[in-house]
Amino acid sequence: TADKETLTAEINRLKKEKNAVIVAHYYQQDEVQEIADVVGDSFALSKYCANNDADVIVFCGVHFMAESAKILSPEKTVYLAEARSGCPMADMVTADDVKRLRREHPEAAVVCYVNSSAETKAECDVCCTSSNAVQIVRALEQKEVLFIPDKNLGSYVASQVPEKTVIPYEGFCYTHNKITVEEVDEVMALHPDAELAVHPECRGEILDRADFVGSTAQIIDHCTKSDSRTFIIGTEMGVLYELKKRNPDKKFYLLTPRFVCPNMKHTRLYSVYNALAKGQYEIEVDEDIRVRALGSLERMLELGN
Ligand code: CIZ
Ligand code: SF4
Repeated sequence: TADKETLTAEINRLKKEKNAVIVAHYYQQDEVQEIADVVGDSFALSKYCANNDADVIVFCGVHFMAESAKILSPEKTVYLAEARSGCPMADMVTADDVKRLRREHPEAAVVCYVNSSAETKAECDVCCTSSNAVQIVRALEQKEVLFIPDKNLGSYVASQVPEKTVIPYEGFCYTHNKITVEEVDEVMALHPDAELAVHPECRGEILDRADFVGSTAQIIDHCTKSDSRTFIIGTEMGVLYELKKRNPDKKFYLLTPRFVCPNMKHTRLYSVYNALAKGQYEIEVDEDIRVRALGSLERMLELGN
């Protein structure tokens, strides 16, 4: 529509004027992924932000992701395109929870999924993503590992690293956690030749049925390289945009139409325009917290990739 064209033109004009880049998570709306300079998972986006010379970042994703970008790029102005976009899972654990856990398990390492606030990251030993969680936990010297906040990713890591005592916290993602085995069996019966690729934020009984378990980037990479023609995708629907773009000849079915993260869907094209035009919503991280949270992210890079 003309509206979309006008908005797109205005966004591109403001982007140049302010030397800004627009980064979008794989779970964003198609119209946002379309306008973005880069689309990726949260950590790839943070690294992209740190490694270019833009002055302004417009982050289309949820709060903790924009915060990670700010942690890695303190000299840049970082806007989260929609202020309402939080991640409920990240809010399920606080810095005080981590301090309490440490008192209860003084010998344990605390590993924190990137889906967490800067304050929480600051209290942990090391961060991980869903791509490298197994690798990070395996590389730790401690035998006991507290994994926060996601119980499903934590349990998956525990199953992959049996030589360690991994204690998952009780957080979860509403979107990934609610998928049932019945839904999986129904869709698999409809597409018996399809490969099932799921995200480790799903429950263990779902992962048990999968042909492939991995992060968004790993699912996209796997389906792109695989010889299979048909896939059932077990993560948020936004990844279908990149999957179809890279694989126009393959067929992708969403495991369930309920795979929608409402927090991710607040951001629209006009949000991106408003972010640039009005300078909203700026992300700030207290310098002491930033430096300690950065330590947890840097430790992740030392131990994994
Ligand atoms: O870290 C991310 O981007 C998230 C939330 C998921 C993933 O698997 O990449
Ligand atoms: Fe958070 Fe789940 Fe949405 Fe990811 S999909 S941002 S974990 S609520």
